[in-house]
Amino acid sequence: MLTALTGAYGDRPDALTVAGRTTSYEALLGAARAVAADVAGAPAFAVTATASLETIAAAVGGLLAGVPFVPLPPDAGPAEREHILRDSGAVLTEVDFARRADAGAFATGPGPGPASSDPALILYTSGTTGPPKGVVLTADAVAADLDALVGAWQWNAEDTLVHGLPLFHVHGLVLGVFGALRTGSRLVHTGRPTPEAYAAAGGSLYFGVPTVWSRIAGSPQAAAALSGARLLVSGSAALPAPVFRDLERLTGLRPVERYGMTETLITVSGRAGGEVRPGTVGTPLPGIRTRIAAEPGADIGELQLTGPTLFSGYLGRPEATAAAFTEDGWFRTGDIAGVDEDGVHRIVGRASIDMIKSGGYRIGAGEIENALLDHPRVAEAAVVGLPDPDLGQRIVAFVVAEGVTGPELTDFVAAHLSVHKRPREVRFVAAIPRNAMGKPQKKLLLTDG
Ligand code: MCA
Ligand code: AMP
Repeated sequence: MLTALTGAYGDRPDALTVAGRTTSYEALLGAARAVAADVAGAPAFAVTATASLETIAAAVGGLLAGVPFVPLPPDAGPAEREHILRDSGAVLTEVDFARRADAGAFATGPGPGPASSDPALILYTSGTTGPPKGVVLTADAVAADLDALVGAWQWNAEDTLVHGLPLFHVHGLVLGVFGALRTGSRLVHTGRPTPEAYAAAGGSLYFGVPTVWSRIAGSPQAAAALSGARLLVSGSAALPAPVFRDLERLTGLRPVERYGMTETLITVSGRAGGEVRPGTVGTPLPGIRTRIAAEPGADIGELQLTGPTLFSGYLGRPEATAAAFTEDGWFRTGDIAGVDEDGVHRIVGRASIDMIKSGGYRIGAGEIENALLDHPRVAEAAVVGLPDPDLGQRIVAFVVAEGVTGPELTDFVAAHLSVHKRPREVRFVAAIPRNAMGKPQKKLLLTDG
């Protein structure tokens, strides 16, 4: 699957730069083989997925060994780490990038690799309630998705791909690392996705979540430095139209949006060289079929889809997997969408108020509420996503509590779950509004102020 590691593009001393460290394909292959030897035979293995060459060597090593890779969010607290390790059965592993096996051995190719229908990745992602679920993805699904994107974006070995996204989600890991290794494009991972780092990287192809693009648009000098690029791609959440227009004005490029999910990989995208309209995510990729499950008379409804890029299921949760599909086998995205006359899709919202997207991270309200309720001073909690100019949505927690401050509760969630799941705002209320059945009426909490 990782063509660059067969030597197909020759070696390059600067094939990958991650947070300022540069390495060649051959050195990556050597380090990945050492990982593969370490993890061989394990049911799955986990690595603290910092933005580093070590994480990339681990991900490649897993593919070589045929052992599913479980990237742990580096900002995860003990509760989240323990949940992921227990749920996946993964062996926690450390990677020493300097340790090499069979270095200098392009001739023998990257290694046997898994049967392509075996699980290659287990990525943890939030549902509306409960702890995150493991999404099982095969090498086949990943390869099918990357090949579709190669066509859509005219992605090639002459490209230098630049991004600074986390390596424990599809965007940064599958597109941002495996994509570079399948196409032979150079990869510059900036460590963090700051406007200054994107500007300094001199890429031809840039990936970002809308928060990253909005910060770049707010930094005209950095944006101008991207004007030599070929393609700017936005995804993981909706790109606001004003950000689209600012980017176009500052870079001369119309950013291409694409839509996906951890469970489906990227399924709908704009095309390089094609017409791009703000607020739209393009058309289905080859092999993907979509449909809108709309009420009679409505032209928007739940987006459902099928195709070769879909996951194999939620690890150990057959009921949740079954519930994610319609009776006739289409995946229910939970996103509300419409399709323009020319087949171009627009994502207009989420079916569930309990699924929050903040900075491109998917966060289930129930998970944050449970964490807050674990605090001895919190009697009740309701969590919503309120509109935010920087993050798209920001996590706001309404709590009934005494003897504790907002920052203390924010730190409590950051320490237990993940830093990126912390409420950005805590509002103390006398009671959570509830209906006659006792269910929180969160719509009443959605007004800002
Ligand atoms: C602040 N910090 C704290 C606290 N408050 N730490 C602990 N406790 C606290 N109470 C510190 C952190 O340690 C960190 O420090 C700093 O604040 C910034 O934290 P963070 O919240 O991460 O920064 P941000 O500026 O809000 O992040 C914006 C971001 C980030 C960089 C855009 O949201 C991001 O990387 N998003 C990408 C998400 C993504 O890749 N999603 C793809 C999902 P320090 O900086 O020192 O560490 S895949 C997907 O959606 C599908 C398939 C698709 O379509 O792509
Ligand atoms: P995740 O599983 O973290 O990958 O999040 C998937 C969700 O991100 C989708 O269900 C959408 O709600 C959202 N999403 C991804 N890409 C886009 C996009 N281009 N526009 C709007 N929403 C998006």
